Amino acid sequence: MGKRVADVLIETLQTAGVKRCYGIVGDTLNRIAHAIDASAIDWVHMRHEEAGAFAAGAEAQLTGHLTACAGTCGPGSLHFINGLYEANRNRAPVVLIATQIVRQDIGFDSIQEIDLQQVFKGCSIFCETILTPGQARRKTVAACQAALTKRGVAVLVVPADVANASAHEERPYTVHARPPLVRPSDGDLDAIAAILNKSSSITIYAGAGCAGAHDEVVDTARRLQAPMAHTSRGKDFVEYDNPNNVGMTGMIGGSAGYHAILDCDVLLLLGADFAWPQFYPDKARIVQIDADPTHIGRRHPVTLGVVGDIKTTLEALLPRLEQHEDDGFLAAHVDRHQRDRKTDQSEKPRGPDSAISGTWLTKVINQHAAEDALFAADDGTAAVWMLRHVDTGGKRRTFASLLHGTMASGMPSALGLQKAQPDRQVICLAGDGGFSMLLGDLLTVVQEKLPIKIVVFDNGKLGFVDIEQKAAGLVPLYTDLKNPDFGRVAEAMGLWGQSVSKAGELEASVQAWLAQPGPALLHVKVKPMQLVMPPSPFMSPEAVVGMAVYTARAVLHGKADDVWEMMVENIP
Ligand SMILES: Cc1ncc(C[n+]2csc(CCOP(=O)(O)OP(=O)(O)O)c2C)c(N)n1
Ligand SMILES: [Mg+2]
Repeated sequence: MGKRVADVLIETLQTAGVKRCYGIVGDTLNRIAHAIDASAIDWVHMRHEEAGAFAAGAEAQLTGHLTACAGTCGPGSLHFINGLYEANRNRAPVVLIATQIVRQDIGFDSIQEIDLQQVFKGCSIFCETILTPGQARRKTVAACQAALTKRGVAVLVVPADVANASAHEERPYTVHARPPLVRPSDGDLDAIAAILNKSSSITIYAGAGCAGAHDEVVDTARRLQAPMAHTSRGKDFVEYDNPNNVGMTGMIGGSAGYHAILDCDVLLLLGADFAWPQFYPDKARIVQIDADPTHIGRRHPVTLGVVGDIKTTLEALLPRLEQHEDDGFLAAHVDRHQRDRKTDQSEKPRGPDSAISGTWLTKVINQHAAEDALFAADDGTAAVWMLRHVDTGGKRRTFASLLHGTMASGMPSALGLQKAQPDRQVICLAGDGGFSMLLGDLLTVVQEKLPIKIVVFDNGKLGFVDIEQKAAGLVPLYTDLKNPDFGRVAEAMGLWGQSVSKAGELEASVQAWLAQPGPALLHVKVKPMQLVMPPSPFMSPEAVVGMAVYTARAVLHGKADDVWEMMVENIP
């Protein structure tokens, strides 16, 4: 027999740039698996499909290349869903081949029958079924085209009999995904310049849309004497080499970023889609520039919103901007940021036998990691410490579930990052809850011989939720975790493992861990009560009241020890 539809599908993905496909084989996928084996695409044999979707999403986000995952009919493909939500929200170009039972059996509540198109609609920008062999090339190209240009997840549902069928002669459809240069009209640029040239207290709020535009964004800030706050997803692109940086705002940010945004007369939003309206200024005029027209004005009303890539737009805007001379507004906010950083850097463990805080652990890792390391953190306190305490210097990258907010993405994302860039140091900052959720794929790390470095922040609980509940005035419920010695678990699973609980032993352990040639896991017992609280003054009144109510209730419930511990750990 000549070429089958499965071969055409895989050949098309390969031509569109797919290098790896993450998944688990099974009945309806077997023919496609053989086509992959015969191609230049690498199969990554996962233990859980959700982890495969996280890995594919991380690879695609890092490289910008289309990355694939594939699953069997029914439960196999279903398992990808949470990771695909993550990838789609991150605008990562991922294609899922969701195989389906044979067409003949669809519609009879057959075994493993699921309406996959309906299931994946909400987490994709393209979701179609290859209905006949004659559609194979054209629909696969359409899926790749959508994933690469609309940037997100494309799902191809492929019935097993279609995959097995002989390929049809088809027209030579191919993918064309060269990004255009997009900028606002001259008239709109003049209008933006007119607003900016007239104001003396401008703040820039820079988001992930500033990727690749560091110099233009910093030049604009210099020209306007504007402090620059950044979103958590903008961190990697604008935080470094930036004298105007004042850090993040929001619940995980700092007071300088918070005030710079609230106190300005004009807020210039550059590729920033920060979700929380309560952190936007009510009186300032807001100018928004974003490559995605749907982002304009959706978080807060804006005065002027235009569509454009940040780099191209600022290149055209800069010649229209006058050099601002008064640096009073800028200096005040930069000073505040520097003061906050100094306070933050003064943290020291009390002595060699004292317990380790999550922040201290992150700072030690920051000090010893490679200058171009890739970091992937679990949702929870690990992500917050990473965003606050890992300096990227423009060479490192940080990944966390910042738009979807899912647990357990850390380790599988690290797996995908390491697959994509085998020579780079990849570090996973895992929560004890998040890590155990997809623990099985630690075996994939071993099987694939990926030298990722995992550190488990063991606070013995679902820490973030514990804090949420306390902030709402509730006594924490269902948050405790009874953990094993993860260092020994790692050893039993075939990688280097060690546990540490004393501050005096931490630095040597981190160095030994990072120096391992293969996969390595460091289990660190961290202080259980360290709070993720934004520095005063912008803790919400509700949360402060909530904490006070919790304290009172906890004492009444006989949890006075817990209250005492929380106070000791959080008061310097
Ligand atoms: C899949 C999923 N389930 C539940 C939640 C709610 N949630 C957010 S953070 C968190 C706790 C995470 O615990 P852990 O990984 O131990 O991190 P910690 O906050 O303790 O550092 C939970 C349960 C979620 N975000 N995602
Ligand atoms: Mg925890």
